[in-house]
Amino acid sequence: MTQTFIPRVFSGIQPSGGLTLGNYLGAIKRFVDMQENGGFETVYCMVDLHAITVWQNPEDLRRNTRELCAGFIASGIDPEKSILFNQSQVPEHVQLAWIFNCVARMGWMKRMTQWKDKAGKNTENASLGLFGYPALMAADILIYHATHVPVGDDQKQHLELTRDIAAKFNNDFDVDFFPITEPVIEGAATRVMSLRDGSKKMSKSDPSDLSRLNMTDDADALAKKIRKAKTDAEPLPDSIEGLEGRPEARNLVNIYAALSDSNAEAVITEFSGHQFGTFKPRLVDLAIEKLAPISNEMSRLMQDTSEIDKILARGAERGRTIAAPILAKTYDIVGMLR
Ligand code: AQP
Repeated sequence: MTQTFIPRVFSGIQPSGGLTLGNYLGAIKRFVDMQENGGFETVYCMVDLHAITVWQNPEDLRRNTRELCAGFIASGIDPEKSILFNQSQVPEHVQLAWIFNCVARMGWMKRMTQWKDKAGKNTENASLGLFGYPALMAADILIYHATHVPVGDDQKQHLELTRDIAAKFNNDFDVDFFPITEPVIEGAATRVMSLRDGSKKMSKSDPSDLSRLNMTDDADALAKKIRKAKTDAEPLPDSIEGLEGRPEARNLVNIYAALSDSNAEAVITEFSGHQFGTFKPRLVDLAIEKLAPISNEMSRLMQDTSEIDKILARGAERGRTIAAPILAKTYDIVGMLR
């Protein structure tokens, strides 16, 4: 008999630095939409266990986890409507990840572009955790039997692997137990690029702070970074096709579109023929209008970290009520005596 699954969303963000505009537009903004509009149960997580696959200073990790929680809430995630917690407080993630380490194949992992990018040339010196990252990510999702996962474009390959792991588990044990999760990669900014190099993703861990807009940047910093953002000498084109070969221009148009809840076509129509000298100040105003309230609310929330810790503990408790029975059933299927 085919199992039916409750429509449930899971997604996570690493507390591996400050929240960027890429995380906000590619992920959190979508999380809020799905919390409000999709008819889903929503589960959102600060994936601290993923963050430590590369070195994190413990004090920074604690601060970044709390700040990320503040970022979720300030952006519109309601900890009553959604389950909101940090990954290490729900040990079932790691317990299921071990099972998935035994399901996933080395060859699958070696093909992951994130592994290749982050491990670089020196794979011998990368952590085993970084190599196994996608199996833990599959466990994060499947420990909740999540049916939908909103992510940025860079996570597409990991979600395909999650589907492969679920399918192989179901097939190996002749069950219909794990859902084949749907990725949700939507919106005008599924891949926000660096402000300094339109061929590179905007990232928390980019050494150049000028490459990204941080969700904690004040109005002056936002204005400075947008003013300094790399562009070319041409005016904005009169069609989307005219952005071909102009990655930096395309990126700023996409950011404008996503921040204004519009699309790239509409932005091109509005600014066709204008120079960046006109477009950038408009983007600055829009960024300040949309991001300053979030940043202000984040600093307000960060003044009471004990309240944040309470929210995370309560979220973890709620998460475990879903995760624990799914882990127990997985152990039964695999043949573990309990
Ligand atoms: N530039 C981006 N554009 C659109 N979406 C993005 N995401 C990240 N960067 C962009 C989405 O944010 C979610 C959380 O990502 P993550 O923190 O788990 O890991 P990441 O993708 O590796 O993000 P960073 O900022 O690049 O972190 P570091 O520098 O630590 O590796 C995901 O849904 C991701 O798609």
